[in-house]
Amino acid sequence: MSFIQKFAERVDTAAISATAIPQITQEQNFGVDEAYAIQAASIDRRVQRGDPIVGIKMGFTSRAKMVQMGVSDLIWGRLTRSMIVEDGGFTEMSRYIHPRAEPEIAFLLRKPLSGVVTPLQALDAVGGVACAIELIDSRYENFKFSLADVVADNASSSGFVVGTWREPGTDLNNIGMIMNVDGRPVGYGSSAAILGDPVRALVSASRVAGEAGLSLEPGMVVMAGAATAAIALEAGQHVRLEASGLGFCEFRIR
Ligand code: 0L1
Ligand code: MG
Repeated sequence: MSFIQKFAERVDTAAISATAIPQITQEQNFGVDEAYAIQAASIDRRVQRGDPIVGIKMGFTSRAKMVQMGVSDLIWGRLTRSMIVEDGGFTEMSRYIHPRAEPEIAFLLRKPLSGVVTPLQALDAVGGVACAIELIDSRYENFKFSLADVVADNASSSGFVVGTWREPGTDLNNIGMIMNVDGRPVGYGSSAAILGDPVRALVSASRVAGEAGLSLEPGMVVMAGAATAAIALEAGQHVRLEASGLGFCEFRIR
């Protein structure tokens, strides 16, 4: 078995059993390209189990996230159907190791999107925009990893909630975002923190997907990245994101 397959199985098993593992780069040194190959192979295992890819997420798109995690590169991961948490619904703590929530903007594609595009071309492929919450849950002990580790681990992605889709006409470069836990505001941000404008994350998503040979198809979702640092979650909490002009989305963890 190649080391790509070996570590793909390792992160996949850690994810489905919600069991923390040591950083895989401590066992074998590898670069970011190999890390994306491990990510692709681990997600392929899910796809083989009947859990198809429904979109992609962009990560480290805000300075707050880069500072929080001590890295300086943008990364991406794949979203699969089993990661969807219904807006207004719940998710089980037993699915996660040490989950955190991030306020994001999501795009719903109405046309295929791939390769190098301008912001206008990217927006032309969009059928809807919504506020969204990403659940991240590093499979590594103590949420500690190198860039290659986190890329191999699907950029820590483990779930996502999307609010009501709206027409894409809204200007997205300064959406005020408030994260509330159990009715109390715990984080404030602006969509401007997402690369200056979340549409830039969409442009990057098109490029990285194209480079990886992944086609972003109509109906797929692109998560643009976080507007604030992530918030650690505990069982029993109610998490709600309010986003000016985009309404809200929410879920409970039980
Ligand atoms: O911005 C992101 O979604 C990055 C997630 C990967 C790093 C982390 O676990 O915080
Ligand atoms: Mg995120």
